Amino acid sequence: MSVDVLMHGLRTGLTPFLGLPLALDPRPTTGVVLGVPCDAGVINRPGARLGPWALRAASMGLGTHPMPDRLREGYVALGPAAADGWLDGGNIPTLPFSLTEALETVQATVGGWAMNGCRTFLLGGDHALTLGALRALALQHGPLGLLHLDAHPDAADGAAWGTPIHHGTWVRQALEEGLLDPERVVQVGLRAPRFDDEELAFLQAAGVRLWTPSDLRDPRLDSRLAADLAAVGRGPAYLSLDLDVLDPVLVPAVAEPVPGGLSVEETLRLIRAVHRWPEPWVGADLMELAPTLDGAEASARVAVHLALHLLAGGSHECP
Ligand SMILES: [Mn+2]
Repeated sequence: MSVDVLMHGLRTGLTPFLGLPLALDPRPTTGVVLGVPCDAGVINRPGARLGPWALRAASMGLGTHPMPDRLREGYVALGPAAADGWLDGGNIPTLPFSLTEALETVQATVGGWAMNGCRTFLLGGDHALTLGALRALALQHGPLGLLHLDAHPDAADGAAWGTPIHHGTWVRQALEEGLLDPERVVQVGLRAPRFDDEELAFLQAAGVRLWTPSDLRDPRLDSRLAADLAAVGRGPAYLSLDLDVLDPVLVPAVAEPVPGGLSVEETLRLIRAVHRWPEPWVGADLMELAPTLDGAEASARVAVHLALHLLAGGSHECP
């Protein structure tokens, strides 16, 4: 963040994500950050509609400004290159009343930027909205690889719930619509108690690779994990991060917290794997932050820390 960005923020009262330039209309550039202020897909504990504001506020002062080399060396390198050509595109104007309409608005907005050659990074919003981005990006790029970090597989059968879509069904829907290349779909962090046999059978039949936290920590599986993570990026790929993948002691402000989750370091290790993909991810998201369920904005701060590492690109390695 430069003094100009600081002054602009003070003057206007706006806090673009990481101090990025604000641009509401699609245009050719590297990538765009888009808020999705909707939580119409949440079953139990709403609040994710406020996520984009909390994430922008928590990112204030965490610029992507150049750091003196001596500081950057051997340190977490969140270099300026990270954000070169990245814009904050504001919020996608999703009304909170209709998930169907919200999905169409997300698809249209993400599609508008993607047609300009942009990569898109969503600040959720509940996880159902990811489906809108996948629809837009699969139209643009063909079936996508997916690295999905989540406590839940989000592959419930909507028919059993009496609705085509909620925040626990989007993976099944994306697979059924052919938006994903099932050979390149990996889910990490799964541990939800409601992960039923039918959901498991569906995912296994589709060929999705599933990782629990304890599998992740088993050193005998390290090479298999590396192979699975690399496979996702053998073509256009998407990273979807439900903040409930982290332990609720770290990130309590989510709709469906499940104990026994990942640490920040474990999550960053997965994010770093993305930077080894031969091509940059075409889309990513950070979903399910419900800031009013938090105590001290801790969850938003962890979330923004993860985003910085994701946007830092492949040119830097973290220690
Ligand atoms: Mn989820």
